[in-house]
Amino acid sequence: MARAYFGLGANLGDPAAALRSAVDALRQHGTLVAVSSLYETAPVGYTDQPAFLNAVIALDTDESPEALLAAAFEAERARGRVRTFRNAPRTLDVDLLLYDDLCRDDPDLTIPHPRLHERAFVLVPLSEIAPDISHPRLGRSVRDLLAALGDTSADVRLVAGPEWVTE
Ligand code: PH2
Ligand code: MG
Ligand code: MG
Repeated sequence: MARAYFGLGANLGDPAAALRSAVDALRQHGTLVAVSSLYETAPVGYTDQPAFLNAVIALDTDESPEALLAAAFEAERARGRVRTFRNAPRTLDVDLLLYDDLCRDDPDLTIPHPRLHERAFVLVPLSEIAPDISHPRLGRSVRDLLAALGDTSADVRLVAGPEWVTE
């Protein structure tokens, strides 16, 4: 059994519905053990696009990282995701952030997610459900990584508590 953390994001169509559909899809692959609050976040990377909704979930699973990655892509495809350019607006993005303490650098699968430690839209929800886990490459807790970002209040705004997933 492994514990996997996923980052969910969307900023086109009906983002809240898309995030719920991602949770429904992923829970078919294990046991959902935690859901963060829902956050509205300023776009990072390519900034000329609508605000995102972001959340993070934890799943206990017997499936491999490859199987979970395939499930994530399928959830994105089912929501009509079209891949255009890097950091483009999207109907659904499902990223495998962490898989226990696994570190992997395959072209198709990098774990931990290579940018998770610099992104408030990941670290704020992740710190809510798992502040004490250690980043397996950096050896620092999620709480510390978030503190290192400084004040994130301008970029990440609480929209709803964890009950968003069942509303
Ligand atoms: N995802 C990106 C790029 N930029 N910005 C926000 N606020 N939220 C995201 O989920 C996001 C982003 C690439 O996956
Ligand atoms: Mg992403
Ligand atoms: Mg992605």
